Amino acid sequence: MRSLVNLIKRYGEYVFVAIFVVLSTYALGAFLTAGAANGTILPLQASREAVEIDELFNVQFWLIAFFFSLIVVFMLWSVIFHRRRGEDDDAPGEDFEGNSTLEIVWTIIPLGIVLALAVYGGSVLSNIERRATDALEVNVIGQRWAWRFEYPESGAVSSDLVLPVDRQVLLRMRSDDVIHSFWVPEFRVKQDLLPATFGDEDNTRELRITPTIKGDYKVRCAELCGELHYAMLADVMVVEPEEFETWAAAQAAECDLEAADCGARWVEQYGCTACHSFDGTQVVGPTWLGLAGSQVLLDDGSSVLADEIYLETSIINPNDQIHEGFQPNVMPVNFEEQLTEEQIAEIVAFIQTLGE
Ligand code: HEC
Ligand SMILES: [Cu+2]
Repeated sequence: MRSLVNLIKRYGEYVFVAIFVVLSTYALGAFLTAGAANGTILPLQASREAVEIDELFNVQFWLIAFFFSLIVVFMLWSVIFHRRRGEDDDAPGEDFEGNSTLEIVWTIIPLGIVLALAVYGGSVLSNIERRATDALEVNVIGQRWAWRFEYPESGAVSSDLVLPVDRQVLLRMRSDDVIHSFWVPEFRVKQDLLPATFGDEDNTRELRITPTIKGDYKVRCAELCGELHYAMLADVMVVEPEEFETWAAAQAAECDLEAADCGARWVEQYGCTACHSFDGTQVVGPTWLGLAGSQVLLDDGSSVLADEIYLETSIINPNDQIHEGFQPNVMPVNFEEQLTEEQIAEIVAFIQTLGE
């Protein structure tokens, strides 16, 4: 009897500590994983890939909850119950030598955990890169500070990313200038866009996503890429397959509207609106309100009439004449390759409708 009481006295507090570690792990782990599932900690799970990735997160959440609890409970226990009391408060602590068993244990256990996580992570990666044979191909082009999406299947071009629900998309990405990064938090996966002209390698990068929940999301550039990086967004719409087909057909059709209306469409699709406004506000480039027909002051001190020729030249060779107060080498110089002559003429017609 005596010895049992002694035993409890001797080891009772360890049992206590163990119970606290378990309780705290459970509370924290449950809080984190529940938060991930109901969208308070992680964004909505809107793709097949997100489900796999979140399961991996959950395993890590439980591990984190356990080690956090282990450390914090032991620390509090030491601080509260085993602090030095009394007058020799400031006296140095007891010396002790290393403990080989302990060192071996705390090396082997984390090593095992890291290796297991590596294997599990590798299998999740290979799952989310699995190829579907009917994947919808979309070319993603990033350019300071706009996104362009080309659909080779239908010929559609858009500054919005419209996707059919429950079908895998294969995004083939490249940048026309600096490094950008494609990220839709609800889809979880992320991929850098590299300049296509960097060296002679093919720098196109691929990303596969299978959206599973209809709705509106946003692509956010996740690589600091200059002044308007924060505004480098694109709308993502996940819709029914039929709705997608109708949309793609409409985007691809030849423009049979009035020239200026077609121009308005190209201006959206090719991302001019990232830098030019129609309402007088100066963004990165000059506003188009009142531009056509006005006298434009150039940075060499001369001035020029903003007629058709000036507008057209400004689109094809932006660095030829620089509008006073604006920077050269900001506007992309490759619109001549991206746009047909007709499209350029239609854009000019559109800019003229905003003129004086
Ligand atoms: C990354 C920002 C950016 C984008 C995208 C951009 N531009 Fe510009 N643009 C500028 C800047 C900066 C200037 C002023 C410097 C200059 O004159 O080249 C400019 C000047 C112009 C001018 C001359 C305006 C004036 O007041 O002199 C025209 C016209 C023009 N851009 C048309 C376009 C069209 C059309 C597109 C889309 C097909 C486009 N820009 C896309 C930044 C941009
Ligand atoms: Cu960017």
